[in-house]
Amino acid sequence: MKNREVAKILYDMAELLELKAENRFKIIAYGRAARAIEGLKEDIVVICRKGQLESVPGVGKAIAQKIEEYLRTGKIQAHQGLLRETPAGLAELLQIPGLGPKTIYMLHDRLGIKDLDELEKAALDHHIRRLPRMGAASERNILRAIERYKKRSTRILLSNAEPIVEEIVEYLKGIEGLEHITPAGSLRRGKETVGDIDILATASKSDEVIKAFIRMPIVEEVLSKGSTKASVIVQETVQVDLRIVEHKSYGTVLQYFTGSKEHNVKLRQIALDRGYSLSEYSLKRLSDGQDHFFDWEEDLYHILGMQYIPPELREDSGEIEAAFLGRLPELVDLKDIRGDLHVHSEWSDGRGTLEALALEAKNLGYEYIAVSDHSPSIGIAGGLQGDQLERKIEAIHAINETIEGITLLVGTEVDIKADGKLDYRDELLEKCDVVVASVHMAQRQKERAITGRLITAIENDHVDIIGHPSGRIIGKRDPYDVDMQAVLESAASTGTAMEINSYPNRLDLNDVWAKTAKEFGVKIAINSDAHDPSQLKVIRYGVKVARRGWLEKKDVLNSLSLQGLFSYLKH
Ligand code: DGT
Ligand code: CA
Ligand code: CA
Ligand code: ZN
Repeated sequence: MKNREVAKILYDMAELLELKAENRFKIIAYGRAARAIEGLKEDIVVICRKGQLESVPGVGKAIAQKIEEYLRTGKIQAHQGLLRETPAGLAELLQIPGLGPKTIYMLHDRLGIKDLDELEKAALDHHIRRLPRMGAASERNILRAIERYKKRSTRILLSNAEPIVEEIVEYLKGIEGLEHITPAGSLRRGKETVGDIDILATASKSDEVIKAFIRMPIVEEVLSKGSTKASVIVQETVQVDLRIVEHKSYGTVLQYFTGSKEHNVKLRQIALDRGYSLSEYSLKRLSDGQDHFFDWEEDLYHILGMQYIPPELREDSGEIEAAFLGRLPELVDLKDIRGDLHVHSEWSDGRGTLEALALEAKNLGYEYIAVSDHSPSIGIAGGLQGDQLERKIEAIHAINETIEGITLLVGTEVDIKADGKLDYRDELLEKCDVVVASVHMAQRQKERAITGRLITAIENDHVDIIGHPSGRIIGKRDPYDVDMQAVLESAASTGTAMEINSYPNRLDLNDVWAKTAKEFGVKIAINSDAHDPSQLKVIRYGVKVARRGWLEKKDVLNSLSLQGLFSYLKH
């Protein structure tokens, strides 16, 4: 259903017209038509086909023609014209919370403000307080809103979004009248970063729940509030949208707001091909106009003739085609993880003792854990000299004698030096059960150098896993300039695993590369890289990446039993 899209473009036009201080009636007409279309139960495409656009409240001849043009060509010439005539910076000001088109027009008209920087400067120089209906407080509010807007354009890590959602869900569960509540959007799809948080709920008293939501102690600003939805800001920059939906539409609404948009677009097309119009409200059979409602998303996918698609796969990257063929992967799950092969102890830069790590791993139900401390060239991270490693090996053997129900493995995270050589002699690596090799220095090498360097490490008979293979840190550091295809080819031919490092700002390999690695036949180790026993739990984020990368249990090295692991490792 294109209703939302059509409404959005009409809203856009209303705002752009207002920025130009166009005729009031024209502006009002666009806004009214947009609202009416947004609230329609019927598909605008169907209404248009029947030639009944003008029966929609607020839609006159001129707007009907534009809607028809949009549905036919995907564009509206008049909209494009408005965009051309409006300075880009001015249109951006519409994104600033609290600044409406009318005010922006005045700022432009009186002070010549054309963009964000000029607005900020005018507020700092106290030019704004001299305008009608403005004052010192308006200047402060504008500056605060700009500050927030600048931060808001950054996405937050999934690991930061999850606790917020948990807190809100817990809070709202205590409100009378709330029935079901569930996160949707990119968070439910397990994306590494989240733009805003979407929550859906059903409730017998939606007003009460909305009221409670905007009054939660963590709420810093209320962006909008209606009878069934509201948006707020928490933790300075994080937007949370809550929607209360009808119980009978829960399945279709959850499907819609889980996204991704690309997945939804394709699914709707498929529904149309099969004679249905899919909306967040229902699945409508076009032949007789009959609405089908779903309590569960599963039923919706099944009626369209396909397997249920788990949220992590919904990116339009082949999942719909696979679901039709019944060939979706059986995704790896957190409970399939039998151990962790990359954690740091107090022997290098970690904070836990070997015993503490072993106990925490046992608590998680693991069979084994490899303590993989750094090698000497990582001086700042307390890398172990050869003799220290030998002593650590003895300490691990001693603990294994005394501890029950978990096996400590001798690991190392050996540094791959700038020339591709490893930071320990082969005789030392030989004594380790699990060797993770990673790049930490000279990360800016040219593609040929760094690719060759990784391949040299992969070809070493002792190297079992390449740690954080791309080196990226979300929001901070780009990946190495590495030819990942070549690396994966070499890993496949030598039986070397690639890591999904689960540290929330690494998640490296990422979902896309993890999927490619699987296609190359490369095994993946999902590791925590914990530097503290409490961090072993971050593995859940790595598992999400693995699921988004279509990985199954059999693709994951540390889903093997200890026995299986030993027979897989290189020696
Ligand atoms: P985010 O917030 O940027 O991390 O990504 P999402 O996927 O959470 O996106 P968001 O919050 O804008 O919208 C939530 C879901 O609502 C999205 O995944 C799919 C659905 N949705 C939003 N806008 C549209 C749209 O224009 N068309 C369609 N088909 N679906 C949409
Ligand atoms: Ca979202
Ligand atoms: Ca949203
Ligand atoms: Zn490392």
